[in-house]
Amino acid sequence: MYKLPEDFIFGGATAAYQAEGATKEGGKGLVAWDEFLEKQGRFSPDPASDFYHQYPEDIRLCEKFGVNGIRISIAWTRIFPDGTGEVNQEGVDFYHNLFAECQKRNITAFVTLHHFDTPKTLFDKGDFLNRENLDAFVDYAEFCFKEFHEVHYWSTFNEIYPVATNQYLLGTFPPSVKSDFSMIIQCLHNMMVAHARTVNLFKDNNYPGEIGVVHSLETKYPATDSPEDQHAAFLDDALSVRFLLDATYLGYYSDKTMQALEEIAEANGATYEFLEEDFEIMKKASHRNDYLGINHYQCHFVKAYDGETQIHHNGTGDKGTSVYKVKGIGERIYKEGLKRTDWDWLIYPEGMYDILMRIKEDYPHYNKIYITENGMGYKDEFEDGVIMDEARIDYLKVYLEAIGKAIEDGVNVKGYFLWSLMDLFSWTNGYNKRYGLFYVDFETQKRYPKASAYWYKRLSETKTIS
Ligand code: BGP
Repeated sequence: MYKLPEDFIFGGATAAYQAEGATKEGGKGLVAWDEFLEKQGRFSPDPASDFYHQYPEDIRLCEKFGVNGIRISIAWTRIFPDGTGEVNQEGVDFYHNLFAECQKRNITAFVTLHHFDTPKTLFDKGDFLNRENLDAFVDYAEFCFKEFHEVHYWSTFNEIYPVATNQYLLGTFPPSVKSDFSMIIQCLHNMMVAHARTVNLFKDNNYPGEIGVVHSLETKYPATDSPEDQHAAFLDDALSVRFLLDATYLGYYSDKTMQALEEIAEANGATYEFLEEDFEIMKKASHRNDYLGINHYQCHFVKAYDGETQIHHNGTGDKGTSVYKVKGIGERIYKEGLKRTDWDWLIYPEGMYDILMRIKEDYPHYNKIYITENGMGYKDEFEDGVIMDEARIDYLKVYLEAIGKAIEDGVNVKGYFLWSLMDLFSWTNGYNKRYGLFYVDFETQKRYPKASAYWYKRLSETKTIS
């Protein structure tokens, strides 16, 4: 039985575009998703969980259920509707009001500056592939640091690897490009430069509070002990995990990372440009991160693969439909005997323990870690206002145990943000993949605590995982 530290944060996570709704209210500018989803016609980001209007109720529920931290993101286009230039005061006021509500109820806000929602004006000019947009991001960050004194914890980006691969490998995010490794590598690097520039700005100006970045870190294991499978897992890991951790904590890419990168680039005919000055910036920032945010849901078993890229994204919850074979990297397989969700996400908490231990060993100056997302997407059954989500509780228990074990083994984990606080809109899955502690009836916007919310409340009170 594991006991978590007294000062541990038991948080709930959200993101602006997935929770707020009100995409056309309050002077908000457009993001690429607006047009993309409308064209796709599968589901709408409005009203989502209507957090834009319901936030006082959600923050009240946090207090009532022992959720003492909330992860939110600021929608860049509520502040700068065109990405740069004129400020939209209504958007600024909205976030001041939201933070005031958090303060009133003693809920610590962890604020992400960018969670998949680049302003459309900048997105159309190449998003983070265009270096001018890095300037725009840093300016937006600076505005937020100067304006929102209520915020103590800042994260620059949410999940740089999924941004790059969902936009330019799978094509599930706008602009829906498939298998362009030049774009993938350049996007990863440029976003890490933007992160480093923002950290340097924050520290050079002594803004109060702490700053970090949120990475999606999914552990990769070889499917078998064969050297070919081991190499495939090494390549998959190098691009999705090691590249970002090197950039964050070393400020350069280690020889091992570069070796893998070159192999992947060559197989896919990719070119990229890393400037000397980028590394100066990244090096300066590499010892200035106050914390690392880790999003971790699943892990991958990888086997060697020789063919062309073939991907099918399971965005419907039809178990067994996902296919992931990438040229020059490998194939992710379903490992016999392991449980997985309806969306084919493998439940393997050892992956959480292993990534935490690895960070402690490979990047010993990581300072501290927050698990900024972990949770289970599930087709919840709603019966007369009661939601018995035992499968989710089982999932949370084993993952929190893995965190407890890592803490016992010396990893400095200071908090956990369950994805998600309330049910919300999922980018590529819509509304039937629910994650929340609170069930949302999207018609009425009424919230209903699930069994997991009562379980989480007890956990937050006792700090004991049982
Ligand atoms: C992370 C994102 C979140 C959220 C979560 C669950 O990658 O940061 O925004 O969506 O994954 O993913 P999904 O909604 O695809 O199930």
